[in-house]
Amino acid sequence: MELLASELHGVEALRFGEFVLKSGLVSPVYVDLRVIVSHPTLLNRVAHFLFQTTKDAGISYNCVCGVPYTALPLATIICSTNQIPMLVRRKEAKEHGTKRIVEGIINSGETCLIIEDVVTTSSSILETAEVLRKEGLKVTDAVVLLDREQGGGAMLEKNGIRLHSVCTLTKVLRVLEQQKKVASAMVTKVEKFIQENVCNPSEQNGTTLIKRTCKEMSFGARAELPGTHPLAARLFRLMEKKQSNLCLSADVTKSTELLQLATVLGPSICVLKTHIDILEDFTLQVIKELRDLADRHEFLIFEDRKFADIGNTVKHQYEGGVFKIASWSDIVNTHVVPGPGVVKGLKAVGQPLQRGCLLVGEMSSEGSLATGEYTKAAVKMAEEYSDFVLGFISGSRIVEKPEFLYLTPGVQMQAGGDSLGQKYLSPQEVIGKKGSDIIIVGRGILSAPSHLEEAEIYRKAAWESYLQRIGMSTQV
Ligand code: S5P
Repeated sequence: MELLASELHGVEALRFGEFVLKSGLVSPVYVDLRVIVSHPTLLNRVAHFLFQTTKDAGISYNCVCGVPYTALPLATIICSTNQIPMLVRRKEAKEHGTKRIVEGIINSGETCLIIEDVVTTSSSILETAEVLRKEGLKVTDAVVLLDREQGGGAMLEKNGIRLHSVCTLTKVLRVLEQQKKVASAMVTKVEKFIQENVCNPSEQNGTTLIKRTCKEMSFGARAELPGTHPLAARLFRLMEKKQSNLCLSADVTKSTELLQLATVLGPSICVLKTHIDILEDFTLQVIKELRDLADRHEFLIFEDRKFADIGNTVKHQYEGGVFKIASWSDIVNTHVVPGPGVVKGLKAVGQPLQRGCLLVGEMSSEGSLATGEYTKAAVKMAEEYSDFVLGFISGSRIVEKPEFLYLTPGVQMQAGGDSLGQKYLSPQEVIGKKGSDIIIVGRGILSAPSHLEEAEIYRKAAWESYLQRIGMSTQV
């Protein structure tokens, strides 16, 4: 244990100082066990300790699966050395061929042991357990090298999984302190950080999720939650990458204007929203060019169709007609007034194409009827169809579910409105105070002399508000 702690410190798998974590928290300790693959002796030693822990705990199991990616080589060594069958979990199902998500022979009813390098909240282990359980396997135990003691064990227990760890962060700290590798003041600081950032498991609507007592989660961390829809996860990641939570509402009537906007503003936005039926010269060729721009500049296309009919009708409206929306739009939205049938109809068309849908939970217009019980019903519907629903069009974060996205229209730099009932709030108000994720801006940008300059003003304002919200702002 002494040797292991000092070796992990030696290869910088454990570092002390000031680090910004994926969740946005500033931590005095950084654990990155990915580096051990470059140190074969240490890699073997870690694998040996993991296996020894399973033996000491008397766990019985039939096969082993490592949480991708860091634990994959560890699982491989354990399985190869000890002649245990292994399973490999894919992060995403293959697009072609077998579409398998778990590789290897699955014997339904057998028990699979999960191997992981480090556990914080346990969301990665839970995600892997969920996949294995869906394949008919039992998951009762997980073995990790390092337990950060931030609530992962309790979370796993709630999900019927016992956590075994080779060492805990506190023990490693004590060893390094004794070895004079870490100062006592730093040890105290890290211990305080651990205590202050324990995540509590809580039950909501039958699904267990991590209710953070810690600060607000980052988009990157929300992408990794087990319940986040793959398309929402993609959007969260590209928002982090482009530092943009700006959706352009490209409400123009000529295709040249639409393509021009997509070309110039593409790098500044995460989503481009269309009202395709207001284009005077719509053709599928225009759409092809728009899709190419979306792929080149990495933004998603959102056709703001606001469906509102029975399931059978919306299926046709989404898939066919002149616009063939489902063939090109990543995201669509729907009113919930018809009841769940509307979502079922859209899902039948959109899900096989990996599309996603937003529910209109609230509207920005004066006198909107989408309030109170109606909004609550929209939330319930979203939870029920979370395999197709990405989140909401709403004025605020209408439910505390970090897996969902919250997009807010009615945004301009100055609060106010137009003569037809539109009401505007500022990016700071919407992102910082109302807890929404993405601002949708149309005329605020389109009526400015320089679209790009104005879009950048909105992008920066919304991004800065987000950084402040998660406690990562560098501005005072
Ligand atoms: O409640 C809503 C929902 C939407 S999607 N209020 C809205 O204004 N929208 C849309 O957002 C509206 O259809 C328009 O395309 C855009 C707002 O445009 P702006 O010019 O007022 O920013």
